[in-house]
Amino acid sequence: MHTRRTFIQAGAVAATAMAGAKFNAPTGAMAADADQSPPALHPLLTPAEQFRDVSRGNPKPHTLTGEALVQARLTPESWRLEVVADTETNDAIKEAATIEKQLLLASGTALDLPRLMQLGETLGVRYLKAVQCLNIPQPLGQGLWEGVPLREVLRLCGAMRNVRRVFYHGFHNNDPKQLFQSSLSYTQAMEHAPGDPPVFLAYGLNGESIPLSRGGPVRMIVPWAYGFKSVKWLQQITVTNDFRANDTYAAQNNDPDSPMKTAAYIDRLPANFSAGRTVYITGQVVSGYSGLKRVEYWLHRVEPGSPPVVQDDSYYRAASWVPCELENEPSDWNAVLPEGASPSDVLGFDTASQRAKQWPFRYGTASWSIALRDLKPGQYELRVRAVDQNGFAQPEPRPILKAGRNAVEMHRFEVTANES
Ligand SMILES: Nc1nc2c(c(=O)[nH]1)N[C@H]1C(S)=C(S)[C@@H](COP(=O)(O)O)O[C@H]1N2
Ligand SMILES: [Mo]
Repeated sequence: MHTRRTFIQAGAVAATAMAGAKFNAPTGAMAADADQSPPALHPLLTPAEQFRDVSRGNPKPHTLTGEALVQARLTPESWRLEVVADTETNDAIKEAATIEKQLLLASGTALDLPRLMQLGETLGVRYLKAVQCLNIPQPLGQGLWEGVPLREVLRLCGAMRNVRRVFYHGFHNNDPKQLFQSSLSYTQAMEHAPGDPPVFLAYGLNGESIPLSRGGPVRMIVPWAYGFKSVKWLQQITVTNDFRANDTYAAQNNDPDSPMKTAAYIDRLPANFSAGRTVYITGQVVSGYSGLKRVEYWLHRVEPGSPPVVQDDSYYRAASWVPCELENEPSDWNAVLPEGASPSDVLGFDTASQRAKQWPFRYGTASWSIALRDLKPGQYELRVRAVDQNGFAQPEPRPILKAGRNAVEMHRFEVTANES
């Protein structure tokens, strides 16, 4: 598997001299700080095992082995997906959903992996997507996901009537309390705006099969959504005439229909720097539903021990924000993408130029950086925020955290005088 060489494409004179560097820093400053290389940026493709793991379940499905794994239908050979109709009627569902052909374990018609991958040969899609938990700021990782649109799997079931929503869940140890379910409207499952990626059933990650730890053999990938819609260890899809979202996450006070937000996040940083050295600040930015225009920062001196500046007070509103350096789009995507995947096979690329139609990719993440020079000793407060394609600065326009973590992050640090 490829790991990306973190070189810079523009302003490369200084950067090429430093392995792992991706900053457009002036050559002179670099020479003066020869012992101080800027930190390496986040890889564009997170190796499958390096995603931050927030899995639930007891035991976690990916700790199963041997026969238990086969019984759980979590090996490539034993994996099966059922597609069924919800037969319930009640006050809200006057007529139950019907489908012509259910895909059932009992009748031997459940979908298996070879058949799904066969569909993928002609209908397969690939998309670079960051997985981000609605309740955790930093993305958990980013991968090149590969699979078959949900639409194509639902088409295997023939004619449907009275279907307004689709919900689905993964393996949960035969314990109803561990059910993790998500849902989509029928329209979201079947249609997408031109240029947008569809919802798909993924069996590939970074050019390899999806490991058990990342939800393999097959997980749902909902490109525009936070992680909770991308159900791992997928086992059953139900079509229903119930129009209401019945996501497990909604029961935990989360907005179940909120798309990923455009937002910048600061990497973990030391609280102290010594004067005379370049202070490098790095982080990640997610380009959400509303796209990304730029990442910018506001740095100001504060009195030691003073309380943080209050967001939206007059001082905050008068702040002057300075653009951060955004990671460049790679000059050679073939060196970034896994073996066998070229930009022409990945959604979101312009086929003629082989460049991203939007950089960073929507629902993807890229790194940003700041190099601060000549800081005088003292206490500083730093904030970083993203501005979306509509010109809204984070956390606008919807600063409700249960719709996604997009609070503006702040880091306080001290620059101390050199002892020498
Ligand atoms: N089956 C199942 N799928 C699941 C979950 C779960 O608990 N069970 N958690 C979801 C949530 S809340 C998130 S944020 C993502 C995390 O994906 P990752 O483990 O690949 O990073 O998985 C989603 N899929
Ligand atoms: Mo999550």
